Amino acid sequence: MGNITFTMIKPEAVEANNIGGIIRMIEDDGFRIVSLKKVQLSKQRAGEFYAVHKERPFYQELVDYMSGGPIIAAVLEKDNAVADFRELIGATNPADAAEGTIRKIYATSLAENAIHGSDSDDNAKIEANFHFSSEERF
Ligand code: FUP
Repeated sequence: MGNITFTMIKPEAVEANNIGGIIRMIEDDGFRIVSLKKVQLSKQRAGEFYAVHKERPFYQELVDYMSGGPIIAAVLEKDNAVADFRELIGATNPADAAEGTIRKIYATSLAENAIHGSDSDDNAKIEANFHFSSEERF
C-alpha cells in the first residue's frame, strides 16, 4: 500500500444524505478507497478515538456527537495522502474553510464539521488500524 490517510464522514453529514456527494469529491481528487464502512461508534470507542483531546473543553460534546449516529469510516490512498486530504477538507472551522473544500460545502459548524482527516502519517496508520483489520484493506 502506498501513502494512506483515514477519514470519517461525520454523523450530521450522513444524516443529511451527503455521503455520495462527499465520496464523489474524494474520488474526483484522485484518492483510491482502500476500506469503507458505515458504523456507529459507542461513547467508549468515540472517546478512545479522540483521547488526544481528553483535556479540551469540547471533548464531551465531541464524543456525544460522534457517537450520536452512524458515520462512514474509510482508508484512502494517494501520493501525499495526509496533506492532500487536509487541503481537500479545508479548515477545522467551516467559517475559515476555503471555497470548494468539503467543509466549506458540507459542514454546518465547528463542532459539526462534516468530515475528519488524519493530521500525520503516524496517526493515519493508528486511526486506520483502529477501524479496520488487515482483511478489510484492498
Ligand atoms: P481537525 O484535525 O481539523 O479535525 O481538528 P481537531 O483535531 O483540532 O479537532 C477535532 C474535532 O473537534 C473537530 F473536528 C471539531 C471538534 N472541535 C470542536 O468542537 N471545538 C474546537 O474548538 C475544536 C475542535
